[in-house]
Amino acid sequence: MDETIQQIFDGVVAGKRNDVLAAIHTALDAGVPVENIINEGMIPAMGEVGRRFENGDYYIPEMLVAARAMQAGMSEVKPLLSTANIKEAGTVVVGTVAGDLHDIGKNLVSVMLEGAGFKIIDLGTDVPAEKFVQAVHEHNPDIIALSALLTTTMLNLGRVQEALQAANVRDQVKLLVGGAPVTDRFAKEIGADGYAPDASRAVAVAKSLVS
Ligand code: B1M
Repeated sequence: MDETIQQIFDGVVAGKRNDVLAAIHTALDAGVPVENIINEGMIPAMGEVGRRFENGDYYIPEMLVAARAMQAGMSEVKPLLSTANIKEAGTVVVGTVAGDLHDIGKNLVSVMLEGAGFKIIDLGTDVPAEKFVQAVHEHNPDIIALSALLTTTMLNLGRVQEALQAANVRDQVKLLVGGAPVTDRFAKEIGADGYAPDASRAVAVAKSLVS
């Protein structure tokens, strides 16, 4: 692994926000592509944090500081991912489903979609199904993009689809789902229109859903 990428990885794992920011600047100055910084440094670092949590080496506070360091890093690279003057591709309402507070993956998907020209309306985390229905009435989006990180909350992806159907707005919008425990098969079972395993593929699927 490139030395600066290693420093970014180590900084996120240790939750050292300033180290992460410094290493990102060094990497960018050295010409390391922003995609490598995210895909080889930051995302694998959160995987390592998860492993440490599973092993009992990390507890919630360590996960939280790592998440904050990751978010700080994401804010730093976000402007580099947003492409100016790109034709608007459509409107996407994004959110993490009810009961779920994880937002790093959702934010990453949002940044990448924004960079690809989509207008993003972010409802945040722990979003009840009814709020997505309300957002369809308010914003008339092309896509609702849902994230779920827990095996318990992934069931709420299906509840959003049911709520959209019950409100007779399901055919007005495409439903895109993702998150670590979600699979293509599960997405099909709950009647979603699209599934993506990561943020860059979410962009490709979103584009195909609006084309
Ligand atoms: Co949590 N947590 N957490 N956590 N946490 C996991 C998810 C876990 C796998 C850790 C573990 O045990 N190994 C585990 C879930 C187990 C399970 O359900 N099977 C877990 C647990 C158990 C919990 C709590 C229950 C812990 C507790 O309280 N006992 C609790 C639940 C709180 C709640 O939500 N109600 C909890 C809390 C937290 C923190 C708040 C401390 C913190 C979140 C902070 C935040 O998000 N602001 C946290 C963190 C940081 C993690 C891990 C370590 C990292 C998650 C992350 O940000 N990954 C995570 C372990 C892991 O993932 N290995 C873990 C990086 C991110 C880029 O990846 O979000 O997967 P991810 O997004 C990916 C893809 O999934 C995809 O694209 C992204 C990559 O490009 N994707 C989409 C995501 N959404 C998409 C949507 C799309 C398409 C693709 O279309 C719309």
